[in-house]
Amino acid sequence: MTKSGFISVVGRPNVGKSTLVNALVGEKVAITSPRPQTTRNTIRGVATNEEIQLVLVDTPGLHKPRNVLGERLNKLVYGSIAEADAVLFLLDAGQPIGPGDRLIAERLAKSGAPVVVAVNKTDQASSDEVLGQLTTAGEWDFAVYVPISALKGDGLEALRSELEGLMPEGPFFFPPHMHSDQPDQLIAAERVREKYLSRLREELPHSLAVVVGDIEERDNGVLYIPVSIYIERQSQKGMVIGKGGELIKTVGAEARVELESLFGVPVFLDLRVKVEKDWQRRDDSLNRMGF
Ligand SMILES: Nc1nc2c(ncn2[C@@H]2O[C@H](COP(=O)(O)OP(=O)(O)OP(=O)(O)O)[C@@H](O)[C@H]2O)c(=O)[nH]1
Ligand SMILES: [Mg+2]
Repeated sequence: MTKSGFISVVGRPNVGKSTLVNALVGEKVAITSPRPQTTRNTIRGVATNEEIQLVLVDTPGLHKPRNVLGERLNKLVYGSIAEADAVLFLLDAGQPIGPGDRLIAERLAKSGAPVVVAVNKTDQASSDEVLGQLTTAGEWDFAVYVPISALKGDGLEALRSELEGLMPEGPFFFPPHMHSDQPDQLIAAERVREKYLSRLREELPHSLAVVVGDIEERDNGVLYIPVSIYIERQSQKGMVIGKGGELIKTVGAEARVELESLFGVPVFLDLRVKVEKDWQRRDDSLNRMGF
């Protein structure tokens, strides 16, 4: 009998949730960046052994919402927890446990799903820090505590076997070779956004949204991908395009190379910058942009 289940991966922004999901799946299914609030939707990554399938649901970092987008993202996370067979709660070894973490812990205690706590980024912390974190978090009394480094791969086999032990018996949800169920449009949009995130300063990463329209396979074998890059104010346009169009060219070229290797065909990325005033605060904009 096979085993399979959904694992909701939660935690504060920037603790390494997407890096961990990619590491467990063995492929890049979610974009990552040094900026908080990189992930803006739930992304299913599938990791299948012979007998056990883990469906890892990467989620946006839980935070105090500052606008409608933030509220929608938090709601998405709580929805994913409610549907999960187990929850993987990620902490950053180098960041003291704060009110944000405690709030998540309280919600999880009430959810009823078994919770595995992973203390991540151990490669960046002293063993005293890691131990302190495990001890403090240990007071929550969850099922399992595992120190890991998602980036270096430390502790991931131990974590994987703990998660596998929590999966109920049942058929696989996805074919064993499948790693993600994301549509090509979303993959393309996220890759473009990722290339921007580490290059933009201050509030701009938050102001940026990328939406991909209908992808067309042209007669010459080229995949035509229309990309709209949304910003919140006219004044941000220059920063996204760069001097003489340099930034948008670099971003486009980097994303194109990745997408060509992913899709296995030549890609033409048609990038357009558009202003959607205050889109993070407007229900109509958020609906239209697919949040
Ligand atoms: N040193 C170190 N850095 C890590 C580790 N895991 C993740 N990071 C880095 O932490 C940053 C955030 O990683 P993400 O995976 O994007 O974090 P996230 O929790 O998904 O963030 P949000 O989507 O914004 O909630 C990136 O720069 C990662 O490279 C780790 O184990 N060690
Ligand atoms: Mg993420």
